[in-house]
Formats: sequence, structure tokens, C-alpha cells
Amino acid sequence: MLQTYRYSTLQETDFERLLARNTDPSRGIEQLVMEIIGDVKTNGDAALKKYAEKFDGVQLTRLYLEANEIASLASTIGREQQRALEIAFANIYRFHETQLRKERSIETMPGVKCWREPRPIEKVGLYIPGGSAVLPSTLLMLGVPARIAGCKEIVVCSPPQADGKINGYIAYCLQLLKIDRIYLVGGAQAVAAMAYGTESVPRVDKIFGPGNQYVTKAKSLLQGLTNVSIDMPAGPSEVLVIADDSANPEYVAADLLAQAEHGADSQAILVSTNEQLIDKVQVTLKTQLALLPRAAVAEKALANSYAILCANLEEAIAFSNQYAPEHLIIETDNWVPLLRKVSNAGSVFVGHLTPESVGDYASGTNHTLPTSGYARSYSGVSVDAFVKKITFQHLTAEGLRNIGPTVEILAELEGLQAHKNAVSVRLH
Ligand code: HSO
Ligand code: ZN
Repeated sequence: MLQTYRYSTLQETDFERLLARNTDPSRGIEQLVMEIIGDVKTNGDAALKKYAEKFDGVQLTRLYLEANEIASLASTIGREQQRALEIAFANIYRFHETQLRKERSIETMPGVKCWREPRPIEKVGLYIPGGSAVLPSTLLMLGVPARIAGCKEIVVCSPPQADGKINGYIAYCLQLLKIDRIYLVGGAQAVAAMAYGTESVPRVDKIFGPGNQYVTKAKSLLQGLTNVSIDMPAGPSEVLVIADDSANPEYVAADLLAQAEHGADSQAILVSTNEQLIDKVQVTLKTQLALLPRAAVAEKALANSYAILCANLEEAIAFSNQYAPEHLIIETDNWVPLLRKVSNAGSVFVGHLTPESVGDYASGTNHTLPTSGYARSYSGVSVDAFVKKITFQHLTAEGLRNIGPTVEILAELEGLQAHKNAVSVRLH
């Protein structure tokens, strides 16, 4: 089922092919997305209503739901589901709260004091996809750090269902987050609305959230067209599992399928030091796959996934670091010494009893993570993504005496006399 390669026989061109991700499948849709963006910019709400009718099959008179409507939708969900969302919310909150640690102020020279303080990004936009899978967990993963950061305005957009409402689980998460309005806007038009603002939808400073290729394209285009910023470039979801003799094939297969069911373009990669384990996983994949409601999707994803047989765990980690997976699961007994060798990954799940699913939903870490090799240079979403850090400094008379002459010399050598003067008028 998974095509298998031996690490030691891989040539440069094999590496290139195996490490490559779906290369911008969205290129062809740029023109369409540009049209939508232009339409929303010029026609505002009218364009959003037109697209709701066209893409979501619903005629909206108002583009948002308010607190009382959200409350009534939230009340329709089961007690057990409410409890689960509450536990996820609490764990995500506890983990992210630690990220607001205060930095120390430093005296770089006597009397020259420098420090840095975070300030919330005032207006943030969260896009929560609808479509094939509704993901209330994504609302928690974005909403919780936004709340902890102290963002003043949290604008949530999600496509309306055919009845013009939203899913009850999303509604319940909005209540947990104390967000009392949701905009019924989906797709590229939602991103455009948040970047430009319309009569109903407020303009925001930064847009977060996953989405289909139209949403992703709109985010990257609008980052260039306006001064809105985005969380990160998004691509299809991925997992890489490292497994040795000690791994349980049932667990490994289940983890690969948990990723594969996300989308036909997802990748689930197995890197193992044990050939028999790979064979057993292949067999188990078939049996587990057959039982999945989303088997058709997962099967397509597996067709563009693979297994790599390595001589040892060193090779396995080396391959993983080259691939830079969004999620890395290390299913070995002896994982402790491996951790410091991990240099590129979005989020790491360690040991035999730590499925990625726990991080996707409820352990506390964020599931908005860098894909497509961006784990080489990007971090996953955290409270940091919802703040900017402002530097401050203060000089005493002693500080100015200490640092002034140095600045005068540097300004002089750059030929910037006014810079020098700003020091000299104070010093001499
Ligand atoms: N694995 C996805 C997140 C998710 N899984 C949401 C289930 N629901 C991307 O990290
Ligand atoms: Zn997932």
C-alpha cells in the first residue's frame, strides 16, 4: 500500500521527489480568487451575500449571528460533547498561558536600559472552515491564544450551513471563548472581507486559520495587496512516524490513517529501522482503512505517501529533519536521546502512547502548524502570533555620557550628521 524505499539507496533526485510537497496546486485558481477579492473590495456586503447564495446555497439577509442565536445553537449539543470541548478549552488555555512570560530588562551599559514588552494585535480574524469536516477544535486553537494575548476584537468567519446557521459545536466554542458574534462568510470572500472590511465585517490586522486552496490563495494574495498579515503559508496536513522494533504496528497504522483521513492531498510517511514492521503496518493499514467512513479520502492520501527503511535511528532522524514534517511521532522505547536531534518539525509526539490526535484536540498544544517544509523556519501558532513585541529604552545622564561618543563616531562614519547632532546637543 505504501511504496517503500531503502534510505541507503536514495539518490539526490529521489530525495528531491520524496521531500517535495504538492507544488502549489492553487496556482490555476489565482484569477478566480483575484476576481472575488476585487468584488468584495468594491461591493462589500452585497458581494458576500451573492457568494453565500452561489457557494453555500443560502440567501442571507444578515451576514452574522448574534449572542442569543449562538446560545440557542450551542444549547442543542449533548452534555458529553460540551464536557469534552470544555476540557480541551481548559488544557489549551493552561498550556498557552505559560507563553506570556515577562522578559528581563537589561542595562547594556550603566545608565542605558533596554526592554521589550508584548502588546496584543488589536484586531484579529479567525477563519474556521466548514465544508467536508467542520472543525470546532480549530476555533479553540486560534481563539484561546487570541484571548490570552488580549486581542481587543476577535472576528470569526465561517461559511453558513444551508439553513443559514452554524454548527452547534462551533457555537459552543464561541461561548467558551466569550465571542458573541460570528460572520457567516466562507472561502476567499471571507478573507477579502476581513482584509478590506465591509459594511458588516470589520477590517482586521492579521488573519489566521486553515482553509481550502481558495482560502489559502486569498490569504497569500491579500498579504501582498494590503497591509494585513497572515499566520503562515498553509499546505496539506502531514505526519511522519519514526518507528523501530519496539513499535506496535496497530498504533503506527492508526496514526498514519488519522492523518490520511484529513484530505486526499495529505501525506503520511513511515520511517522505520525494521522491515518486518513496515510489512505488518501495510497489512494493518488495509484492515483499519476498510472500517473508516472516510476510507476513500484516506486511500488517496496513502497513494501519495511512502515508507522509508533505514539502517538505524540516526538515519531515520536525518530523513525526518530533511522532510521537516508538520507532525512527527516517535514510536520507540528509547526516545529520550532522539529528542535533541530533532531539528525541523512543527510538533512532536513521543513514545508509544502519544497519538497525534491528542494534540489535534485536547492535550494543550496548538494544532495550527507549519506544513510543506515550512517547519524549517516557522513555528506553530501560539500566543506569540497574537502579539507584537515593542522595545523600549531609557538613558540617564550617565548612560548618555557612556554611549554618546560611540554613537557620534558611528553616525559620523555613516555620514549622517543629524544623527550625530541628536546626541551632541544633549552631551556638549
Ligand atoms: N491535524 C490537523 C488538525 C486537526 N485534526 C483538527 C483534527 N481536527 C492539522 O494539524
Ligand atoms: Zn488531525
